Amino acid sequence: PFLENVVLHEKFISGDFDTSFIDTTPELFEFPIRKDRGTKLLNYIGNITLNGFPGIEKRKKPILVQPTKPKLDIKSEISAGTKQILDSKGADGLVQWIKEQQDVLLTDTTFRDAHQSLLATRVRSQDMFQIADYKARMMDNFFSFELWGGATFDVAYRFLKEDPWARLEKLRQQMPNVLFQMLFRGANAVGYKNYPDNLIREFIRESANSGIDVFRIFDSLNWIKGMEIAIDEVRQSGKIAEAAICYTGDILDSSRSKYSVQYYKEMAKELEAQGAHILAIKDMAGLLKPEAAYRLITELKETTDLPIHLHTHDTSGNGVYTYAKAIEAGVDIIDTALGSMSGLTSQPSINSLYYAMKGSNREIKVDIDALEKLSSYWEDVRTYYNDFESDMKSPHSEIYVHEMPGGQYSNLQQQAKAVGLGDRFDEVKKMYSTVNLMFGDIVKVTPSSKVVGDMALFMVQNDLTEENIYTRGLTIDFPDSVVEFFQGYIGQVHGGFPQELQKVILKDKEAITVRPGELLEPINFDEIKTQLSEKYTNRIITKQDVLAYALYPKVFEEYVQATEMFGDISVLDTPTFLYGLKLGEEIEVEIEKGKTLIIKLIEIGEPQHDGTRTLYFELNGQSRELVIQDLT
Ligand code: 3PY
Ligand code: ZN
Repeated sequence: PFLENVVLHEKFISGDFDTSFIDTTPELFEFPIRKDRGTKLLNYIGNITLNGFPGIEKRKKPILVQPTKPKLDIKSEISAGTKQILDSKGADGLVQWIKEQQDVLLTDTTFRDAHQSLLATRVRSQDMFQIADYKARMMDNFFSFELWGGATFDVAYRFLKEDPWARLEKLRQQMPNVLFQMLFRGANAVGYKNYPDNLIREFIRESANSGIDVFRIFDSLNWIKGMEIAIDEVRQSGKIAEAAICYTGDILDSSRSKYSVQYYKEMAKELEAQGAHILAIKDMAGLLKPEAAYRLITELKETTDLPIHLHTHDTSGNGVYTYAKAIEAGVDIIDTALGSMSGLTSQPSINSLYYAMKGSNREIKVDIDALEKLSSYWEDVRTYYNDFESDMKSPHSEIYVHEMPGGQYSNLQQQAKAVGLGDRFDEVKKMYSTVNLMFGDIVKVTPSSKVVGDMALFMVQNDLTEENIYTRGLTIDFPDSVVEFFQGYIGQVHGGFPQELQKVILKDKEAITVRPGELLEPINFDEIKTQLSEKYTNRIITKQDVLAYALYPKVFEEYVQATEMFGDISVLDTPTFLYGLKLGEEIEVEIEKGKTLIIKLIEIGEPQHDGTRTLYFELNGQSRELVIQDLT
């Protein structure tokens, strides 16, 4: 391959080279990776067919409907949208434009929070790519599409074995007209702990380059210091810094004075001073009652000049009502999801809100027929992910008591099942609210919500009461996340840590009060790149790979190892990805533009003494046999 590279190099061909040619032309050493993509895919399909998808019960591939796509020419021209306003007028110009709008603006969360909250974040890129060309044309007057960040980044690598950067870049090509929005956890980036400042900055720069326009930045304890670096870097990248206040408690309940209107007003002023372009109210658990929304928006409008973007979850069933009151109070932008991906722990339905606001003086300006068609696509796709649905079937008003974020509910339920507490989930929820009060009534959102969840699970699992913690705590080893929280490693809590509990949990460990980022060693990106390049010689290690590794080394390496074994499995349709093939079933897989594989499962052989079976396929009409370990 080296000689091939030399003789095919344009400088070599044109004669424009000297004796330094080899030393100064590193690409000569980049050899094409010889990979038999067909065999790798068969290996994946065979494994899933035989052994089922990890983490879900093995069952026969269900009969799934082919999703109905809208009838629309996807080659037709795409109208300009908010993305073009940002590109031509810059961040301040866009903010000015928002302020001039009379109608409430809309964000669609279907590609991020909606599936994070309903389907444990499992929706794959493929299902988004299939509809993105339509979305760009049918939802072209939306303010933004939230489609990245939060848990989607790690889940893509961890469970879907696909590259979240590739998802972002392809969607950007398909939908060039509407702002792309991501959820960014401040100093925790898209992870569950604080990272060094240079990683936060580099991650934001790369995300901005790859297509993100609006960064919703929050801190899981509403600690503004945890948001400073991110806000600054987003501003420097020329993008929109949307700084969030996480809403907790109840401003209508005077007995819970810790999170009062005054508290939120002060936070809004501080975020404005930090350089926020937009103020987000992030009601991650859906606690903001309609009257509270009216009051909060009204008061914040008097406090700050920033446009206000409201985010809620519909867990209680009151979401549309909350939005109606927020709209009445003059909110600028709201987060909604397409009908079939809305409701319960997800966002309120845009389709329903459209009808709810009919006849008011702030009607919702959308093409409702288009939204119904897109919703219909997602209704079909959602059935693929049945195994990841939570058990919640109806609105839960108990949310106002346990205050669990929408995205956490289904995850915590899975975690509870995993440790054998599936039938004691009611106790876990109760304990969650007890733990919150023990911790001093804190803001609960990733990762602080995970700490509360871990402690609640730990207490139920070990049959511990609140009292036990104080009387026996010094002899108990608490979960790592809880210890680190009390050490101040995810930031400081409003009002300080409860001291007695802190002593019990930390024992002789020290707590910090500064920003963890000030203490963390900067990441050496070059070193990571070299190390990964030496280890994975078949892969050209990109900056995106290095960032992913810096965030989650193990998850990233397992992803790379999976791609070495199975190739790029993101090209498979979701039913095949989750259930493999039925006997005699034939599928077409487009592995790259214009290159399609036709795969058919012919026969599954009898089990052998060594626990393997032979699977007989046809690949583009040719027989292929694969020996696969039967783990069932
Ligand atoms: C996340 O951080 O992923 C969230 O969705 C928090 O609400
Ligand atoms: Zn949310």
